[in-house]
Amino acid sequence: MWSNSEDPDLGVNSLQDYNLSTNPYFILEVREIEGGKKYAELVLNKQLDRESESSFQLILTALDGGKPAKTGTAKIWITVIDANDNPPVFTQKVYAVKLKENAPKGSSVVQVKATDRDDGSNAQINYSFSNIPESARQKFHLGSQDGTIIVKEILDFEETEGYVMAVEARDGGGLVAHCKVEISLLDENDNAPEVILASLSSPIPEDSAVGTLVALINVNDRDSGDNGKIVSCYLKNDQPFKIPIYILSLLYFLSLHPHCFPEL
Ligand SMILES: [Ca+2]
Ligand SMILES: [Ca+2]
Ligand SMILES: [Ca+2]
Ligand SMILES: [Ca+2]
Repeated sequence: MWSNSEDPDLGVNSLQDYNLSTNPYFILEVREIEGGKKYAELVLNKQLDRESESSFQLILTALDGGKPAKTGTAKIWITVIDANDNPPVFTQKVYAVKLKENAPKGSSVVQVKATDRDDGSNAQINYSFSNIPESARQKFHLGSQDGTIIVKEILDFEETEGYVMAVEARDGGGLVAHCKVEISLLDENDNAPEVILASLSSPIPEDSAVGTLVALINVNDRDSGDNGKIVSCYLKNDQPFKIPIYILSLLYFLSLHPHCFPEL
């Protein structure tokens, strides 16, 4: 930027100098052209940063050599245009969430968020999955504008206990950042125990000794923890049989018993 002031006086009373209001970014370089005319160039002297200062108001003063000196001033407004010099930054590197396995479709899982110090499209962020197993892509949807992850398909703890995926935030100028999302499913009691007759000795001779193994029953519950623990197994009607519990491998043996009552 250059400035040229006119002073119709001659000699010492003509234009002598330029001054610029004090500021950290701009300086004046005063040059002379043929005939002794002076002009000033406004020169950038330090890297600008719109994110810390986005506009300046400078005052340029021109002085003549008279006594007292006469001055003329001009205001210079400078607006700094944004450059995309900041990538998006996620508020967390890792988003770890726990989710009930029976969370209905459309449930919100987590909202990832990235900020960007730039302006306009340089700060406009689009979210997408950058690294995600196909199994997780089928189950979750990510809102490209708001970063919200929602349940897209019914989940099942018994099938998959958790998912890990990477989310990318990309600003309008193409700078990117990544974060990790870890979703752990919480087991719910959504499976009833299954009773399977593994083997049965039938018919049974009437003189079978007490304690003879009659049938092998397998009881299984697909849930975990207490939800999958078999707390009791019994015969509904009074029969001359009992079920002793062998905790190991949840196997139940039905054997002949001298007393006619069921046992836990
Ligand atoms: Ca940016
Ligand atoms: Ca910027
Ligand atoms: Ca389930
Ligand atoms: Ca379950």
